[in-house]
Amino acid sequence: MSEFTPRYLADYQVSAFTISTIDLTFELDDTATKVTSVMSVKRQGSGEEPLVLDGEHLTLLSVKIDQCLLSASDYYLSATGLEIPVRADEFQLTIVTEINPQDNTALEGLFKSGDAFCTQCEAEGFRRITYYLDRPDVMAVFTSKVIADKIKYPYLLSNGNKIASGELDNGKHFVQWHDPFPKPCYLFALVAGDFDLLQDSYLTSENREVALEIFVDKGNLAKAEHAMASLKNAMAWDEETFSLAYDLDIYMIVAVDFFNMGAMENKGLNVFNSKYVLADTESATDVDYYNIEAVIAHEYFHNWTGNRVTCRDWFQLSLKEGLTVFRDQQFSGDMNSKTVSRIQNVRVLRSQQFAEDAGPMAHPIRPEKVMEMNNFYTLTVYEKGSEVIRMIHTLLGAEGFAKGMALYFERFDGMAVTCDDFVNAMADASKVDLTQFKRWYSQSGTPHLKVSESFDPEANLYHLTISQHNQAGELSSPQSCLHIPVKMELIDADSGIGQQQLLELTAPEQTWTFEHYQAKPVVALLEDFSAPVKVDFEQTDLALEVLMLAASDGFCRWDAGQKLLSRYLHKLVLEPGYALPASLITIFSKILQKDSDPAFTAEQLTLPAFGEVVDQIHQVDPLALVNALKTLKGFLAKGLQEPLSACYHNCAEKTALSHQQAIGNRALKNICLSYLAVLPGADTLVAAQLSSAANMTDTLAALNASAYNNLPAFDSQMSAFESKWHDTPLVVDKWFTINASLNSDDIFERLAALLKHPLFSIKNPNRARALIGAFVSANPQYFHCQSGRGYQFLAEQIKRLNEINPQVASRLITPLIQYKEYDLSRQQLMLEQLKVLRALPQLSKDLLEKLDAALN
Ligand code: B3K
Ligand code: ZN
Repeated sequence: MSEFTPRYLADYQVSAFTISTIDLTFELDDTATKVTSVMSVKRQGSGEEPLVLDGEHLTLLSVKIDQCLLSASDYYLSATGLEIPVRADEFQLTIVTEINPQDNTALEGLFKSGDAFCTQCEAEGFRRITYYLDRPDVMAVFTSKVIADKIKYPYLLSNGNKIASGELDNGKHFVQWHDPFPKPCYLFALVAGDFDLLQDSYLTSENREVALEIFVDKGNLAKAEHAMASLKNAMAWDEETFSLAYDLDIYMIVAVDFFNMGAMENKGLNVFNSKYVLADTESATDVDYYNIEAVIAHEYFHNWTGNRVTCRDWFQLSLKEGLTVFRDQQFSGDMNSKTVSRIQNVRVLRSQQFAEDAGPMAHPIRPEKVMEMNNFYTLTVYEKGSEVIRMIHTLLGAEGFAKGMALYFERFDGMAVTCDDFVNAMADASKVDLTQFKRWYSQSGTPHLKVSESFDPEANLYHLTISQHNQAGELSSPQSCLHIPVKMELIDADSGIGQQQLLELTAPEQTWTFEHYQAKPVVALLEDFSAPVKVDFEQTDLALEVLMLAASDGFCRWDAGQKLLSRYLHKLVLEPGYALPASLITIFSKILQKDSDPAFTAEQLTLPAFGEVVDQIHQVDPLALVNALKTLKGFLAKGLQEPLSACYHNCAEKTALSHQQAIGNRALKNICLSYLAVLPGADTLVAAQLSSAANMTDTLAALNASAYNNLPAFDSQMSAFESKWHDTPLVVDKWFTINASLNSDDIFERLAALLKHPLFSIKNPNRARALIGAFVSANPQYFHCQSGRGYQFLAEQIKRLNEINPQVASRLITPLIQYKEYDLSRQQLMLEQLKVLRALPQLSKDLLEKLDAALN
């Protein structure tokens, strides 16, 4: 089966043909949309190769070369494409296909989201619309005419500028769009529907007046304000930070409810999951607001990093994604608390990317072998990819990095290029040698740093030795050593004064010596998490406590606390009755009473996530870890009850705060609540917060506390919530999520009922993730229960999704393929389910690739 063969980076070849223009006409119909495509095609090079176009799930109606209509014997048609043995070097190709948007539950290509038509073409969805050279290095100028019923679809949208519109017979109308920027087909978009429209405008630094338009479901207009404000902030930020201004006269965003991922950066016409557009304080949490700002910015930033300069091939995906994630992270840091934003980035990396990098689907940020491209929109390509860009930023400095960006656009604007092209521009502009650094693009696995220190009191010398090791723990050979920036600070134990420095680790092992220390200093290592590595460094509890209070870098202050907490979680996993030291209470009460930014204090008080600790303990028994987390939480709650309660009430009474202060205040209040809720008598406190809550952040914090502690009022609280919100899809998702995370022995009966709930639909990716995904990630106690029922539940849902939406199925399978993280009995139970899935007939390419990686 040719469609299931992997592709290799090493096999890249320039396309035998180019397409310079494509003129599309869509006659929209739910089950039979007609697509006419007229292309100018030209042979590249001198060969006589046939023209091989990609196409899937299409009905071919006709093919014409120039004026000549081809007959079926003039071409070869298969399930994956259309091959035409053409002789001419330059010709016009006209292809007419028919597609069925209604039945397209995979949500790739042209599909229906509710009553609206919309598209998703990245990575290889355009081939589900028409036969084409579906690869990012084929860049054409697109003109698109959309025809549909005028009443049902008053808005007909596509990329670029509107060039014509008019009435047609039978109640139809049309709009024609032209995008002057040549682009790969993955950036094509079409939307048709009836929406409410939020309009605004932005004057760019180049004096271009840009119309900003956000299309949302009817009745949701007020909920688009935050997205609009975020868009304008992102536009201004990119002008200030990188001198990058927007380049068309219109920028449109459409929010839809059925979408496989967060959003898509189609040129001039972003399509968004409504989760990353719609918000008001009543229905969205502070985290939702933060994420909307980040995703709006991310897609906007793609206009330069992704659209103006795109990828030569899909193996280069991190060229646009790693860089754009880095840009959105910097933006979020500037718009919010830098330190808290950074902490969130690191949490994601440690709890999810490290596991991916240690699992069967581990790949370098530039993968070398791919079967299903959609499987490579990963935490590694995105988040680790961003860390790699951040390291370049650290090594070059902000100014050197900005120069590198400028050179990158000077060299490659309008082109499809490689990761090496990017790194070369950075190196050339800054004169920093990045030859060794490039290994980050081809090595998978999380590097380990082993750190040791010694102090010579006679000579007043402090020595710090760092060695680098690969995933397996072996010392890296000189040929495989990475170039690792290690930002650090030495804190003088007496004066508390710190000395900051950037160390560059390039060899298997290096030692640095620091002079004039009267006493052994305390080292704050990896400031701002300057490299995506794991660190083995046995610092004493006392040293960690010094760092928690005195390190200059906020990330290091937080990280020291996390290390301390992880240390005791490990002890509790090995020995559930382990007596936790009173010193933990002392240090955390100091943290609670320290006058820091409340949002930061909330982070310091947050326990390491289940996934972070799983990654630190070899073949952990997941239930031992669940219990360790419960024990530690209870211990801290009891020991800190008074200051936690004081802090809670203090936060609850604060008024007249700025928007940002109020967010921090809520974060602190709600982390206090999460501790206090484990103590006897919590019901009253949780119920009181629930009844007085004036926003979704406080409401959800109370409901989560109720679910985690299985409080008696849980069911009545949830049904009140459901009656209030059953008409608001994004809040219904939250309702399913809280239900799925309930700590109750009847959870499987509840899950079965939830799957049958009238508001549940497995065809809606948000809904599927809200129930199935949430059970898996937010309910470790039952997902990992000894009977294996949790794994079986997940496998059953994946089996259903395999046929409906392979992309969603493939994302949900992650915890099962990472079975090696757990103890041997869990491994057996997970393997059983993987084998059941592997035996399914009609297994999608997405699942097949992962199952084979996991089982071989
Ligand atoms: N580029 C898209 C992701 C497409 C995923 C295809 N399976 C969104 C983004 O990263 O901005
Ligand atoms: Zn992106």
